[in-house]
Amino acid sequence: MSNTKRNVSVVVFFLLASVMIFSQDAAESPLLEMVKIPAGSFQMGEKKNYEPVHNVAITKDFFIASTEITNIQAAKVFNWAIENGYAKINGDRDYTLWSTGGDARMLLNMYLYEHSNYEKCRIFVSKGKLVSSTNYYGFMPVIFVSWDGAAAFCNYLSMMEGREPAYDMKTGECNHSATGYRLPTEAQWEYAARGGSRTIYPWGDEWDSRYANIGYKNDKYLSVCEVKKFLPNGYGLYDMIGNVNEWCNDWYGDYSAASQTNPAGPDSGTAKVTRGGSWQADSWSSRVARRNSKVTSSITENIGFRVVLPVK
Ligand SMILES: [Ca+2]
Ligand SMILES: [Ca+2]
Repeated sequence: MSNTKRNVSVVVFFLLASVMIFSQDAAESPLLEMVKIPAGSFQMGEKKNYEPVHNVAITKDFFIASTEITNIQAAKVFNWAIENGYAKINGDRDYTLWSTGGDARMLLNMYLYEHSNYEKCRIFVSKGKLVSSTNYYGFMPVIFVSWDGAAAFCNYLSMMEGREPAYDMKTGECNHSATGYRLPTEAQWEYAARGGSRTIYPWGDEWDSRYANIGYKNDKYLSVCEVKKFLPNGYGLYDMIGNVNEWCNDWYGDYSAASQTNPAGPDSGTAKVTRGGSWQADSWSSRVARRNSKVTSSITENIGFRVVLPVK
């Protein structure tokens, strides 16, 4: 092949590759990078620790964000909600973000930016808006966000993109047939986090510090870090293990041994599932099957979220 031909081929290849990458992301969301997870079955849980291990079938492909929702993404969506009257900032100095309407919930607590010395919300307030930029830890996952805040983010982003909101903001109930964003079910989360693996961690049975930001000097980050600083799993998802725990859609409940199809958790409960471990966890607590839970109003330094979207 002549040099000219080779150069043309290289250019065409990169053009095609760019178009493919661009359309994969842009087709689903202008704001988020979404990865399509193929339908399939897996063994959910872990023998002795998270029993009973049971067969779960996920019968539909779904999209999941490749990263935890970042401060920049959260600020953009919540600002849209403020502009459109769905959310408002309370306080002239100790700022919190609330949903509006008859049953307002606290979504995000920026107050903790000022008053927490070891971890910070890292979203500022200026002139009635949330501010997050590349200069101010914008690519770190949003924290100090309640389950209500994570669900509200899903609804606001759905409305921004003309999709049907999945959540009833008064009850928190999720309409699983809506076209909009929602939090992953616990089964979707574990299925996506495993990335096709059946091991204790998505990459194998032993801890490997290249894959996740956890605590206790297992890696070079002492607290939350920007997303995508560690290696992705088999599906190309980052930080499913570590960095921040992730809110799931399900109420926390006991597993049953029966095979399940597209499980969505108990109908009611007292706490929502969180998954994945965080920058504060040890490696044992960062196993892919590890379960945890918090009440919906919890706002902490180690819980964030990512979102899923149904495939049409
Ligand atoms: Ca760390
Ligand atoms: Ca995580």
